[in-house]
Amino acid sequence: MKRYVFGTPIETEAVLDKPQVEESAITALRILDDERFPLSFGLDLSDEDIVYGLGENVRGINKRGWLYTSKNADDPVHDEGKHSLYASHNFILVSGAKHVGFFFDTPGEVLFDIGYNHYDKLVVSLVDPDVEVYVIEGDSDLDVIHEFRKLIGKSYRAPKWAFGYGQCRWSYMTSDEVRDVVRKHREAGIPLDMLYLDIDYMDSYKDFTLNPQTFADFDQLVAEMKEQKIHLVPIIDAGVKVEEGYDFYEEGKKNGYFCKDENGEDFIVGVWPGDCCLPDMLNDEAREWFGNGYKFLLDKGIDGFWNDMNEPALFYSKKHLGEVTAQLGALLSGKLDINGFFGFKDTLEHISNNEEDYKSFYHNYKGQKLRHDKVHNLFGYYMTRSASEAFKRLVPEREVLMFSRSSYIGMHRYAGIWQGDNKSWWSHLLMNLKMMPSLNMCGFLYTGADLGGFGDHTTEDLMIRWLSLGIFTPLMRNHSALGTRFQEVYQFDAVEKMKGIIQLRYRLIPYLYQAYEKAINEDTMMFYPLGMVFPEDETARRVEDQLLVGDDIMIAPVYEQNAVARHVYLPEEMTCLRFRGAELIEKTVLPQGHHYVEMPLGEVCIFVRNGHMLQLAENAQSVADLDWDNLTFV
Ligand code: MIG
Repeated sequence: MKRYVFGTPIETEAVLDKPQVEESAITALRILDDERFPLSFGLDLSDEDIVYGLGENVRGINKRGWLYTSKNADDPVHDEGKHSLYASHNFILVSGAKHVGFFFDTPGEVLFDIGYNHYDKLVVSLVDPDVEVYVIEGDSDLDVIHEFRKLIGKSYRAPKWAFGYGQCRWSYMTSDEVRDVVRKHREAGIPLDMLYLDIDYMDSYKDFTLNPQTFADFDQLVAEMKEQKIHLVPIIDAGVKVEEGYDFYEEGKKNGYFCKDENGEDFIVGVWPGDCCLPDMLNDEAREWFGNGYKFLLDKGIDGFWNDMNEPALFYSKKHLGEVTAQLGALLSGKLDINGFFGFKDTLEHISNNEEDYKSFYHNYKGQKLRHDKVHNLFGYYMTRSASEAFKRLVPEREVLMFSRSSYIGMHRYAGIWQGDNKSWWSHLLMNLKMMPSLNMCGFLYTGADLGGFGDHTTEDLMIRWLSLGIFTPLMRNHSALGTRFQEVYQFDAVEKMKGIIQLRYRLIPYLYQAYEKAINEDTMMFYPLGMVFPEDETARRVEDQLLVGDDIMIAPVYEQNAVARHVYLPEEMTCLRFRGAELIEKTVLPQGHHYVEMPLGEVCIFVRNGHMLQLAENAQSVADLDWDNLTFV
């Protein structure tokens, strides 16, 4: 491994234990002359090269043929035209005749042109020229990944119960509604371990408060849930409401813990609570203070959280909103010609997450005043780190579930992530699958997507198919947005089919958890693209819709509406285990090669590798009830 330093990079703490700086010039990449960027690197790609990586991002397992940017964004439309999602995971792996990994450690914006302008060229361009570049060469893809993972440190370990099934909704509005959802699962015999609370449990969306009307009996609720073996998992948002008399805000203000504008005044942004301040997550003292905020809920027996809006998402800034209002007033008072109209429309469309706003506030990071856009991609990481460090201080004996929306490499040591606001689209089921290995490469092992889809209305068959993939992902959570069709599994005619699939999940937990622990302990993957395990097999290398899960099994989910079968490629002889719900109904040995495998709704096929075994538990209503000693080996 080689480490090169360009300029004076801002420390990200992605890597704690750094190898010595390589003094000689970089050879694995060419430094390009491109007047648009202060620093650009290039590499020629040959036809057989596959480029893996970039963690949470759009498009394929093989990232070739598109332009990606590292710029954490709250954008709920994850379509093919996008270039980034909520995270910046600047690690790529070029796999062909050689196996070389590159990690560009910088909190600023990076552009990855991976064969987009020219299919045979990789170009990485930096908006700020200060960066640490790590080059890792290995004998195989997995070798390179292993070295990289050792470099960035051990991944977060989620508690076993976090492998249970979780139900979420924006929002369950009252404690009685929460009780009702849990009761309906229990009565129908649908296993459940987690019930998530979205923003409405809070008092006016204020962090570390409870709605005094709708969640007045919170302590009682937690106790009842505990009895039913349900973990309540509340959301925490990044912005702190500006409100006199709100303790947490007053404390932050008094101590100067919020991000400031150029004049040193607290920078006011709009998020769910209305006007908010952003805690300076990058400042050690402020970070400790924000983390202590979780104590309010930890003291109530809470042992799981999800951190949201931490790109950070800005609906508006007070400053910019003022300018917009003035501009609109002027526009509307005159005659609105067509250009004026589009100017007006454009201004409105760019109020949220506005580029200028990200350049208008400052952090105090390691004693240095830094403009936000220079460190933008670290905000979610440091918010989540603040929580995780607080858990170690405040409840060292407790295993706490923690996952975040935004992230940067390094955060994987503290928490998992969920894949953000997907939609109830078939293409997003496939995207969920494709993101698993790239996230694993970057250390994010506890992850999953909103099953059934978050935005838009789901359908019964999409829900079934998505659960059939979700049973393999460490985070298995059904979540949907305000205003969309309710998608708790008991809402559907096919509830029995869905229940069977969730029961199968519980049967798989011992297998999945050992694969997960192994991936942590050995700094390796839990979800592998076929090509990483069968590198000599040219067909396997091109498969984008099947994955190996752990060392023993392969999955090939259905992701097309109305399909009753699908093409599956077997890189070696495997045994197809066919489950109808939780019940194993058929075992068929299939030879290496191409197959068309029937997969009616409600049936799940798991392909066991030649010479391997799958362990199965008896199903259970919660992880606490799983019998880990009484396993069947197939
Ligand atoms: O602006 O808290 O990704 O999971 O339900 C939307 C409400 C804010 C975005 C999260 C989503 C959550 C929602 N949040």
